[in-house]
Amino acid sequence: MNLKRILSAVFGIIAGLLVAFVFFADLNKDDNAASENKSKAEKVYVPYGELDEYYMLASGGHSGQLFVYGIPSMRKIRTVPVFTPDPATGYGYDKASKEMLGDYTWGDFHHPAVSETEGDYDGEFLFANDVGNNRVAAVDLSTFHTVDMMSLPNMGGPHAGVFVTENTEYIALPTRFARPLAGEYASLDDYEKEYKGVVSMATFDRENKEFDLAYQIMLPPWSYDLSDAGKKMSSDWIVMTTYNTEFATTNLEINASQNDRDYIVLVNWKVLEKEVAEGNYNEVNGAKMIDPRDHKGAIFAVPVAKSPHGVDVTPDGTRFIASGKLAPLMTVFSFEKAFAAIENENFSDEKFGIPILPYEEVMEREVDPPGALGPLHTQFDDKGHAYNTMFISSEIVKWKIDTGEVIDRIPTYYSPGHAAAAEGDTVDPDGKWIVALNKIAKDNFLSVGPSHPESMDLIDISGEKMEHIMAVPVDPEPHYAQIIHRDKINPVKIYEKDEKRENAVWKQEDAHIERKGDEVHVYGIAMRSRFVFDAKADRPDAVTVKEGDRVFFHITNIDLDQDITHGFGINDYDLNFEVQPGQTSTLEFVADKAGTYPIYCTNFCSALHQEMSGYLLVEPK
Ligand code: K7E
Ligand code: CUA
Repeated sequence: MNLKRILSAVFGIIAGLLVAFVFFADLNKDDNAASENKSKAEKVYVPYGELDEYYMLASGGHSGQLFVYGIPSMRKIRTVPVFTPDPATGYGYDKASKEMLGDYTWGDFHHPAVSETEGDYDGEFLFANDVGNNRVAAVDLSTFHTVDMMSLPNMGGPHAGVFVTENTEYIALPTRFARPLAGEYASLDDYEKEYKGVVSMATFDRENKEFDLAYQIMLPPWSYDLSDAGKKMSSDWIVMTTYNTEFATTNLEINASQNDRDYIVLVNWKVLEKEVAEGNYNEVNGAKMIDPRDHKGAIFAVPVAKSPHGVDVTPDGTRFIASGKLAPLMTVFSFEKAFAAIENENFSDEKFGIPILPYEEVMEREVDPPGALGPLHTQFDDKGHAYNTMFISSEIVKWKIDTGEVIDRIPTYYSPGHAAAAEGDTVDPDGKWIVALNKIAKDNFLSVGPSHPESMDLIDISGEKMEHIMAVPVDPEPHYAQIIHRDKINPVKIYEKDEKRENAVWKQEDAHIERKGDEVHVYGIAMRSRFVFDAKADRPDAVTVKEGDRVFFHITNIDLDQDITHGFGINDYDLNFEVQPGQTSTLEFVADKAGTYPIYCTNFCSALHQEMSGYLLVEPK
């Protein structure tokens, strides 16, 4: 063997080993990735027969609906219609929900807030704001039905709510757009004088499931973003971020970003409550209106870095944190320092009768993680950390509230607006999960054409380092959500049988029809697998009316069994609604088309569901 052959053999062996090494290293990498994926998958796998630990109650943005998810599986469980009709369940078709919605056909639901007791979600009701049409709604979490809705006068989109005070004394809704009171005409040249930024303070009577507008606060024509109520030591207060303190009336993207500082407004609702009780307000379009110029000692402001987005109160209630949006930093303010400045009347300025507290003396620190851009909102865990969504740099930044030290950063896919942490708005967050609610998914999912879905990232925050677990597509828009432990929500299994309930019929043989002039009232029942409209008639499941009659179908579902929901559709009449077990609902319409129209159950309820039908006969005039 000559040297040349020896060398080439050695070279061959080395090359072979190298190839083998690279091959096995690669295999190893694949193995690691596979085992990492497996451990992530195990974290969110909910075996058949078990349930998710949390509910995520997510606003559906401009769909006007509420989406219910299970966490950690991220499975969507239900859509609850709130501000928008829902043909599938007949929401907006039956009389009660139709009257509640009025003539509105859409809403823009931004921020859900679960009712609270002592600063903790109590799981009884969920409140919703409609930026599109100036409404507030309540969803009863024992039935997941929308039970009340109130229109808010003098508002231009109650965007910066809803958030609730510690014991749901008030549901606060600051406006987004300044507008003349009652929306009357006023030239944009008179913006500063005629336009107002109104805050609504609503109350909710849990017993009667009813809103009331307690009072409104008339602020300067600033715009507000999602705000928060104080907790514990700060529980008498609400804090609100403002932007467009420039009073720009056109090209806001440039003109509303001129000032280096906007404001956070602090309102003592306890003081205002007393003043309203003493009659110290003006009546404006049916609302009790508070003017800051007449209420010294209740409304203050502190400057904040330009065009802030959200402001959030820490779980212990000692601080409020503003997110910079245009100034890429979070500013931590101290309630204690704010209270001291108020106490000592240490004001640096006054605007529209609102004393301005000196920034340097109320601010505790500015947190400015390098390269983190576009902070929008803050969530919290149980270990003194804050989590900020960064819209522009597409990430969540975890930092220590006490020191401002940045602990970890994790990318999101992409551009998160809000994030929701488990029990994250309470005095006692769980520190387990955070869900980034992203505005853009790019091409993370199968393409469905030019418009892509939005997305949500599930992130495990139980350790020191955050761990991205998965991304899921979502209908527009994953705006904001609250994540509440399943033990706090106690849905009923059926609507309780109530013999005294108006329009209800509980026995087949009691089903009957009453005619009053041109009104026809059908007091009927739905059960597996028939409708009974008139027990004494030859054909108990047929109703004959005259063309032009006003028809009322009062239908009670007498199947007192969980999940036996019946639908009620009238073929060719564009009408459908449902009755859940034990529920009575009314459908009201004018039979303005003569003819023969089959009625059928639209919700598959039994093996004889297909047979659950009848007829509406409309005799020609
Ligand atoms: Cu929820 Cu500006 Cu509507 Cu932030 S607010 S994303
Ligand atoms: Cu009742 Cu199908």
